[in-house]
Amino acid sequence: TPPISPLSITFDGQTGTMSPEGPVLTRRMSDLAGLFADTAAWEAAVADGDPVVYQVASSPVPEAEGELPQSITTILPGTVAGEFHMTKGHQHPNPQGEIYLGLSGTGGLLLFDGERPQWIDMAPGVIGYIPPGWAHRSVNTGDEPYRFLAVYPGNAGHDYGWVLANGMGHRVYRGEGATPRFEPFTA
Ligand code: PAN
Ligand code: ZN
Repeated sequence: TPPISPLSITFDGQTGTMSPEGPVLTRRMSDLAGLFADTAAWEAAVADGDPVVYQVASSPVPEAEGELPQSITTILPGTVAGEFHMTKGHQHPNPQGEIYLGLSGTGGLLLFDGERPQWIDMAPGVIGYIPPGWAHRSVNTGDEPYRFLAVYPGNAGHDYGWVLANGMGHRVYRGEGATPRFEPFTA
């Protein structure tokens, strides 16, 4: 991939769109097989319209060595038998850090290094830092869309199998009031 020219990207934190825009990825309930604890409830949601769980809008910056691609993830609100809507989660096979910036709604960043789960509350204006070697998943803990900007090294890669094999340390459920409830989980 040839290096990209300097560019200005306009984004809307209330809608999750970027201009100019690169690829937009849509993950439906059926794309999250094996991730929610209640398999029967997940199957029922797939059968009942297979709703969109999240979308990722990318800028035109390519995923190539030396580049710093960006994307905005929008996770729609909801649960599967009380377990909050979430991203698949992944590990960077090329261990490199990443930053998330909260744009709208409320959510959290679940991190797991294979031994210790960590949680960062995310809201507009909060930067969550993901150190190299920490798998990461985002969770919408509110009742409106949760959006964040991600900036990551272009050669970091995305390993989804790691999360299926190792879990994320915790599951995150709707709790009392605004506080999520965490349950220990290992794959
Ligand atoms: C993010 C994630 C995005 C979607 O841009 O890729 O939020 O989550 P999954 O990739 O786990 O489906 C990021 O962490 N990029 O490295
Ligand atoms: Zn990442």
